[in-house]
Amino acid sequence: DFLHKTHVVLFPSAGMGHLTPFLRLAALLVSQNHCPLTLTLITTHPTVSLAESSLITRFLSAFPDRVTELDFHLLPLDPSTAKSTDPFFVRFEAIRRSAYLLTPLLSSLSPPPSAIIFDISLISPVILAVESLPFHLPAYVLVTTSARMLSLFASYHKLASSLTELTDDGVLEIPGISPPISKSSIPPLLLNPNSFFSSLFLDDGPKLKNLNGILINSFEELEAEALGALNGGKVTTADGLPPIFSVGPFVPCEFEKLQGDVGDGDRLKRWLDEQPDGSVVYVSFGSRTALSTKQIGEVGEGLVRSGVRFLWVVKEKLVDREEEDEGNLIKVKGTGVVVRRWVEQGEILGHKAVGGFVSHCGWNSVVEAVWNGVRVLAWPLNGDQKVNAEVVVRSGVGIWDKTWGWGGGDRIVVKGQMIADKIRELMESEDPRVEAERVGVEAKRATGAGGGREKMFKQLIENWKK
Ligand code: BUP
Repeated sequence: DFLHKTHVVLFPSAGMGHLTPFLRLAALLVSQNHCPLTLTLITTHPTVSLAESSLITRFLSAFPDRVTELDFHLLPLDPSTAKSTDPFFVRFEAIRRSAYLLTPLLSSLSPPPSAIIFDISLISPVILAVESLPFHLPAYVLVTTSARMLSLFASYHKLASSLTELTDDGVLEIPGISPPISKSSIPPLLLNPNSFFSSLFLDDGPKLKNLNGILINSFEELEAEALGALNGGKVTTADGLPPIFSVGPFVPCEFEKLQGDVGDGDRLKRWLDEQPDGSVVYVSFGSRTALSTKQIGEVGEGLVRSGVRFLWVVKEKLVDREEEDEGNLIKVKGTGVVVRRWVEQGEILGHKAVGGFVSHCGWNSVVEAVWNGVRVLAWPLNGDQKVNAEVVVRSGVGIWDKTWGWGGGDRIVVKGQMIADKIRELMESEDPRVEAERVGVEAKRATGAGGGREKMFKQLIENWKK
């Protein structure tokens, strides 16, 4: 009987934006009641950021009997030979180069695994490792971005050559994806044919069809068209895609709660408790995007000028935050609060005082905003974020001024006064407020009894049962 237990292996990649959705999926899988599951979580230590190792520790101690950690030792990668300088992308590359070492590890697992779910950034090498096993192991990826971005991932190898011919204001036609993706929204690294990301997309897009399925942190009512086009065979008509399982929205779980060391989390909550309903704008650019010092100055000016109450998470370093005096971590400034530490974003977005979110549109943040019915001012700075911002606008839950360019460098991209005007516009906007609330209700339906997620889990677990 032990040998027939359903055992799923999870293999996330680097960065909180990738790790968090994997651990949320893991928590959902162990708590579903279609069938008892055990999980193996593959980790690579040391993690790139402290935030990741702290989250892994909290997760493992929440499920001691159901989850086993498998520490995957990577081959050393000389950063000077890496194709990127971003520490998270260097780690992606190191995992990819070491992935063939997974074969012996996976074959020695007991009970034998029933399925592996791994990060979308690891497709070719992990498929190769799985295909080298002496037994059949169904392989799935978890997509940590939007279905819209997945459609670009799936089509890139076919469209890359036509991309260069597009004018700057051109659009990329992908069957079933409407409106089409603007060239200006395409991640800049995908427009550079020599980048790590271009080669990753070129290599891995055609391999999607070799998977048994694709799990995605999205849901029907947020991305009906893109999910329909992906599942209906419109995207990449020629070689098809495996079934797409929209198992989102993933939202913060109990294990993520920060304990002990952060009495000051309560300070934020007490401050929020004192603010009128819907009056506060929450500002955060995610765990891996640092604004330049000059741009941070403009954001501060914009927030003060807007006159809107604000809770602003400031980040000046790419990985984690600088060591600060305890006293400096939370500061009240005028009508707002400035925070220089990890916050429980889910709690904040769920607080009744919060009525708007200035977000870089990392996909987890978009999903968390929608779940909480909070409207979004999209300020995409990098990577997939403009494609996700297009989803924000298309679904009606937020606004976006496309003239604000990509972030980066030491430049001031947007002046304080413009930021102030947009924040006021967001907090006064009625349609996005109503729409965000409506999609939030749909999100609850998708995850409730008889909702989309339950159906998806049932199908997946049927496939995994021996
Ligand atoms: Br910062 C911060 N607290 O202080 P995204 C982030 N988060 O809970 P990213 C906190 O980290 P990628 C903080 O709720 C979300 O779940 C936040 O993921 C949480 O953006 C996650 O939004 C951040 O996808 O990752 O970090 O830029 O680039 O991979 O999208």
